[in-house]
Amino acid sequence: MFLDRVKISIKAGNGGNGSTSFLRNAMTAKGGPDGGEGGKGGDVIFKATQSLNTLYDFRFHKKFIAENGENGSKKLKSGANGKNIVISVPCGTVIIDAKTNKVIADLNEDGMEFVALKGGKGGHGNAYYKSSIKQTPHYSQTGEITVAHEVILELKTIADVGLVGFPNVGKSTLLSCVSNANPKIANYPFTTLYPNLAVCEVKGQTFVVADIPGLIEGASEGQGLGHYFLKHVERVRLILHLVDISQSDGRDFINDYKIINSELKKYSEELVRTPQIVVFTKVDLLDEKTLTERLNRFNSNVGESYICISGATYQGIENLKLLTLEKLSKIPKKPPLLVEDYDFDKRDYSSLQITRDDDGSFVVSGGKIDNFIRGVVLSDTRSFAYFQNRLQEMGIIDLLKEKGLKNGGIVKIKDITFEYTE
Ligand SMILES: Nc1nc2c(ncn2[C@@H]2O[C@H](COP(=O)(O)OP(=O)(O)OP(=O)(O)O)[C@@H](O)[C@H]2O)c(=O)[nH]1
Ligand SMILES: [Mg+2]
Repeated sequence: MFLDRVKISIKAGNGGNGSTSFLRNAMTAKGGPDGGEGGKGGDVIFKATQSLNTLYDFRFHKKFIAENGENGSKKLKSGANGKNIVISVPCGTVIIDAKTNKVIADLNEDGMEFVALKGGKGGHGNAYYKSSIKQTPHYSQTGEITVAHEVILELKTIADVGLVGFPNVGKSTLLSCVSNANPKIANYPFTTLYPNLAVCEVKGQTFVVADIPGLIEGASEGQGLGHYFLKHVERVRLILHLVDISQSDGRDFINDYKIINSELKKYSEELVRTPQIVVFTKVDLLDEKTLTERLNRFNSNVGESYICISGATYQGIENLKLLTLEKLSKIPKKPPLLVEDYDFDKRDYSSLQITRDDDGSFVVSGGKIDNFIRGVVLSDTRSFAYFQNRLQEMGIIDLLKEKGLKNGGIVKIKDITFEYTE
């Protein structure tokens, strides 16, 4: 089975919490704060590798979670950072944010890495907050909590040459003639159900050939298997357009040629601009006279140059390899997709809303609060005092007062509900 599109879920590790702790031992009854820092969460990293060529491994494994950072602890001990998770994908994998459908990375080279999600930051321990005016901070910061995201992995085969044509015209046969590949070959349409890649060597140089499942009329609209696989042709530099000139399946070969080109064009304007070599196959099945007649008809009807081959007698195969190499030397490699810097979490750190609940309490919400609340561990009355001071500094108390908050009023901020006292 060949799998070239999957949806998976990824999540970076949470940051570890900072610790609130004070040095206590026989010598120091009242030591200073010694709560250590929380560790950073692990990143989610994708890595392209040549050793994979389908997304098959993702069939059952769809959740990837990097390790959380450890919490800080006493004696200024920082929590360990969470381990990154490295997800190996085949070269040519495009990563798409499932929510926005935006391409966020194009891993088109072996070894290429992409950090899709950064681990959450660790929280500060209370030792971090010690200052000349605050000798004994009783608060620490929680680690950053990360969220899971869904991404689509889409494999776009990276080959130099794509073999394109109707089913049964001899594409897989040609692949087996020019490489060590052993694709399934049979005298019925749609023998090839997924692209086969193989390396062809000519004069000490190599290029990669992709044998694509057969296309039929309407392929660009989803007929047959074509639509599904045309994306694998998108990135080839050269198309070998195979046409069965023996007409062994009873179709007119010139018509075949035109239909395939029109399907390529319908799929994308760029595909039709990809250079082609027209390859007439199965010439061994025709006598001299019929072959000449058909070639003449092609010349006057279409007028493109072509090459004749036979997978049965190997006629023309060597010439085709040389011509392919020569053409490729003049066509630059396709650049990776242009991907802008992408941020999954366009986090909102500034919005702030104050609303009233039915019971008259004041509810404070918004991105500014989410970020702030992260920095607060309400462990005792002293940390609560810090919390109120910060609300004051951020101007939130003033805003609440503008909205009518009075002494004794109830304020709700996330999970915290408290009575306001002046
Ligand atoms: N006589 C002759 N038969 C050929 C030639 N090339 C292919 N065939 C035969 O044509 C049939 C189809 O060949 P394949 O290579 O499987 O064709 P394909 O284009 O890969 O077909 P799909 O994968 O179904 O799209 C097989 O029976 C081959 O043996 C050729 O040059 N001469
Ligand atoms: Mg085939």
